[in-house]
Order: sequence, then C-alpha cells, then structure tokens
Amino acid sequence: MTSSPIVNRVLYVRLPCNPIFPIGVVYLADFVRKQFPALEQRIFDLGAVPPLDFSRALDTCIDEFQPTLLVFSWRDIQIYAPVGGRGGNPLQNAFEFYYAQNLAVKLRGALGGLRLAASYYTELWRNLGLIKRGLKRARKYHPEARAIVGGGAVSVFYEQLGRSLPQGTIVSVGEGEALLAKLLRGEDIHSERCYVVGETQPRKDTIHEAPTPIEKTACDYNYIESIWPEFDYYLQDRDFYLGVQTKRGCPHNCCYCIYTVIEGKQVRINPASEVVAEMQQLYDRGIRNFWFTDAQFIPARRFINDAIELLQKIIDAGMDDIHWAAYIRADNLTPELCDLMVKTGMNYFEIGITSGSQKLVRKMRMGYNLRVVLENCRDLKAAGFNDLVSVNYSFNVIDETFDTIRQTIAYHRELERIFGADKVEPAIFFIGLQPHTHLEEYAFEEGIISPDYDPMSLMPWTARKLLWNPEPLGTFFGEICLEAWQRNSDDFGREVMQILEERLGCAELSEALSAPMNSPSKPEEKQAIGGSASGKSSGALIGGR
Ligand code: B12
Ligand code: SF4
Repeated sequence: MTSSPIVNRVLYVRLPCNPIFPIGVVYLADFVRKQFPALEQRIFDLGAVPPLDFSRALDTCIDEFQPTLLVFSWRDIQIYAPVGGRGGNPLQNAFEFYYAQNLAVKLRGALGGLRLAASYYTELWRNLGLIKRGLKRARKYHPEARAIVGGGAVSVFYEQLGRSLPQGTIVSVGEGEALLAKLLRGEDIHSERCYVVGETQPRKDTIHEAPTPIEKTACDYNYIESIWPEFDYYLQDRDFYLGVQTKRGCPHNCCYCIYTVIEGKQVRINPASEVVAEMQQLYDRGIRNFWFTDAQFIPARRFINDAIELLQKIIDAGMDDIHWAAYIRADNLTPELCDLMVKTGMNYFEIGITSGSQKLVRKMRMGYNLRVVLENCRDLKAAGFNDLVSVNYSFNVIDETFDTIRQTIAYHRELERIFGADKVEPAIFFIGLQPHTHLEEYAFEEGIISPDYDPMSLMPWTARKLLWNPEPLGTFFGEICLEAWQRNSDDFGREVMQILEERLGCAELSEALSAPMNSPSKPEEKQAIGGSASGKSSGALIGGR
C-alpha cells in the first residue's frame, strides 16, 4: 500500500450531523498534536453549519486553510429509530406502508417512505459530494492533497462506501489514531484497518482486527480551542451533553451489535486522572453535562472498580454540580457504585436489555441476568436515583411468543415499580440489521437475506428485511405500533406496552426471570401466532442506539 506524501496541514471535516459534539475529530486532532507538535491543524464542523451553507462554508474553509490532508469524519447514516428522524419518523412511515389495513394510511406511509428514502439518499450523496468537492478544492492549492475518511458510519459501512469515493481515498475502520500517525510519518499503512480506493481491497476480516492499544491522555482543550474557531457553538446551550470517553471496547457478544467489533472485545480503560483532567477543562468552560461515550460504561463486573475510581476522582476534583449519562449494563452495579453514581449526578442512563424474558436474553447471547439487573436497580433507587432510565426493548426477537411478550411486560412493570412509571421510558427499537454481526450470519443461514445484499439500501424490499420484524409476529407488531402512534405518538413506547398488556395480559415476574435450559415454547402458543413449533428461530429485531 502506498504511503502518504509528507503532509503538513491537516483539516478535520466533521460531515453534517445532528448537533452531537464531534468528539471523534477532537480526540484525533489532540492525539496528532501530541505526536507532531509542529503540525498545522484545523477542525471544521459541518454539524454547526446550516444545510444551505455546507458547500460554501467548506470552500471558504479550504481556501483559508489550504490543507494537504483532509480528514473526513462521518458519524451516522442509518436512521431507523422510533423517534422523529431527519426525514420524519422512519419507523412510522415504514410500518404504515407495510402493515396498515386502511388504504389512506398505507398511502401516507408510502409517501412518508418516499420522503424518507429521498432524504436518506440525498444525505448520502450530499456527504459523498462534500468529500469530492473538498478534495478537488484542496488540490487547487496542493495537487498532492489527499482525503481519508472514517468515523462511526464508515466503520459500519466501509465496504460499501468505498465504491462511491474518489480514487486514492483512504477508508478507515474504527479508531483512527494509529493510522493517522503512520500516514503523517509517511510509513506504510498496510497493516492498519484501512484500504485505499482503487488501489487495495479491504481484507476479509478488517472489521474483526483488534485496534491498536493506545493509552489515552486528557484532551488538551486549550489547543482544541485554538484550531477550532466554532468550538463555542457547543458551549452555549447549557443543556447540551458533551462527550467524554472513559474506555474503549466491549467484551460481550450480543447478536445484533457491531460495537464489539468496531471497538474490539478488549476493554481499554482511559486512566481516571486523565478523564477527570479532561472533564475539568470542560467544567472550567461552564460545561455541566457529560455523556460518557463508551460502548458500555461498566462493560463487566471486573470493571466496577475502574468506574468507582473514576467517580470518586470526579468528587475529589470538586465537580459536584454536574450531570452525566451513559449506556449502563445494570447487571454490573454494587451498592457502593450506585451511591457514587447518584452522588456524581448521573441523571439519565440507558439499559439495552432488549427483552424482559430471560430465555430470549440468553438466546440473543446478551449475557444479562435479568434478576441481577432488578436487584441492582433497587440498589440504585435506594441510593437516591430519582431520574430517567430508558430501557431498550426490541420485540419479535429470536423465538418471541405471546408468552415471552407477557414476560417482558411483567419485567417492565417491575422496573416501573422500582423507579416510578414516569421515570422508566420503554424505548421500542427496531434495530437495523448491521453488517458483521451474528444476526447477519443468522440471516444468511436462514436464507432471509442473500450474502450479496446491500446493507445501505433503503429500497422498500431490502429495508423491510433490514428493519427486522419477521412473521409470524411481524404483522401483529405492525398493528400494535400503528395503534400506538394513533393513540399517542408522543409516548410511543409506553403506549406499545399498554396495548400489549391490554391484548395479551402480563406474566408472573418469576416466569420472566426463569430460563430453564432447553425450555421449549408452548406449542399451542406457537400455533396461536401462526408459527411452526419446529423451534427454528424466527429472527430478531435489530437494536440500535
Ligand atoms: C455514544 C453514542 C451515542 C450517544 C452520543 C452521546 C454524545 N453526546 O456524544 C447517543 C445515545 C446520543 C447516540 C445517538 C445516536 N447514535 Co450513536 N453511538 C454512540 C457510540 C456508542 C459511541 C460514539 C462515540 O462518541 N465514540 C467515541 C468517539 C471518540 O469515537 P468516534 O466518534 O467513533 O471517533 C473515533 C473513530 O470513529 C475514528 N474516527 C472518527 N472520524 C474519523 C475520521 C478519519 C479519517 C479516521 C481515520 C478515523 C476517524 O477515530 C476516532 C477516535 O478514535 C457509537 C458506537 C461505537 N461504539 O462507536 C454509536 C454510533 C455512532 N451511533 C449510531 C447511530 C445510528 C445513532 C443514532 C442515529 C441512533 C438512532 N437511530 O437514533 C442516534 C442519533 C445520533 C444523531 N446524530 O442524532 C451509529 C452510527 C453508524 C450508523 N449505523 O449509521 C453508531 C456507530 C452505532 C451503530 N453501530 O449503529 N449515539
Ligand atoms: S449491545 Fe452493549 S453489551 Fe452487547 S456487545 Fe454491544 S455494546 Fe456490548
């Protein structure tokens, strides 16, 4: 693989995105500065620019800075979610189109779906266009200028995106620090998780290669401020949650999740004192809300002490009026940790249990013990937690039946008893099928999708499969969701739970928590929903966060 020219002016362009702090480019710029103190760098965030100005603002920035290396960071592409997306409510449109009985509603869904597809492809092409435009313009000043692309969206869709990028563009998977350092040193980048469009192909297992372990130090925000004129944009809104990463990697194996391959299974802890030093700089600039952007804040029990150390250091640093949020595996809490979480101001967390049926949780390889989750939630409440918890459920998971739905309802009601019904928000996810996951493998094996499918396609026939809601329960859930939107679209999750309970009732909690090995689903239940009693998995909803 070719090595880079000697580059000396690096421009980080965060491609358009909802206003989420561009922590990825901030960390990259900070790392590169520490390796190459003399290098000229600049951050340009299209997330802070109104859409009509994207091209003009990019041109102006390139004319001013005249970069030799353009580092494009692309955060997200897939927008299936139960909430208003950038092109309307994608899930609602899809469900109206696929499941509505009423022709007028079906038509509305089709039109909504068209609007959504149009906005999806427009965004996709627009971002690809911005990359091409930026590179072309930079080459006016430096013909040898080069583009490299990375970020969350690129890590998920690296194989597909390469087809539409200019020749010579470097496409990066996962963390970019080691790759950028090699590139800037003019070293061979062949062994990094990347490929060069038109020159090399991604290795078959690029996504599964382990990231280079790099010890993270506190980001130097004085420096970041000096290379990012618009940094203030994120400091103005006092309710905004700024990203801080405390660790990388997740050791779990949940069947639908790609984080564990993007970040790797090996958990790498950022030293607590460095995390706190980084937070302190933001704190001194008036920031009081932090999002710990880890795939999981407490990935396993063996990392409980690291979490305790970090939270204790936050208290020691005197940051006693902050709030923070994170993805929390609530099976990994202790009373001491709960106490610290509350003391340090955790005011929102998301638990991705996916189902309240222990049997299904096991089938999805999630490694959660639901009984332990409940016990820990009680500890958290006893420690004084009185804020919001979002519980991610994905119904119609592998081998879902009416029984397992009733168990999920029982589980959810118990969480409500613990925290209060107004504090527990059921987030109903239909998780877009992601490449390189166990679920994708399963879909190939079952003949549900063919191995040459395009995971980025939003064509109705592909989208329907990627937005996994298979029969025999698919139509049933379609109707439930449509009714929930009709009854109260502002409180979709709670409404879905309510309707399910009205129609199916609620199991005993003990039933939800027990998962005898090899327990078959009741055959009569399978028949009631029109499925076979063969025990063959019927697919899963694909959970996104
Ligand atoms: C934390 C998180 C959130 C939080 C963010 C909180 C906050 N205030 O920051 C919340 C819960 C709000 C969130 C929401 C969503 N998220 Co999210 N989120 C994540 C998560 C777990 C970590 C992202 C992060 O900040 N990491 C830490 C930083 C430092 O890493 P980074 O930005 O990825 O940057 C590193 C590398 O990517 C790389 N890199 C970045 N840019 C570049 C550029 C180049 C050239 C190179 C070489 C390298 C490089 O180097 C960086 C430093 O190591 C990722 C999954 C994951 N494990 O990565 C998903 C992820 C980014 N989210 C995703 C999605 C889809 C969403 C949603 C759109 C979900 C939805 N359907 O509603 C929403 C909405 C986001 C929006 N824009 O409106 C997807 C995006 C890909 C996709 N499928 O399209 C991801 C990858 C998860 C997934 N696999 O599906 N998310
Ligand atoms: S869903 Fe959460 S716990 Fe499971 S592998 Fe992904 S990040 Fe880890």
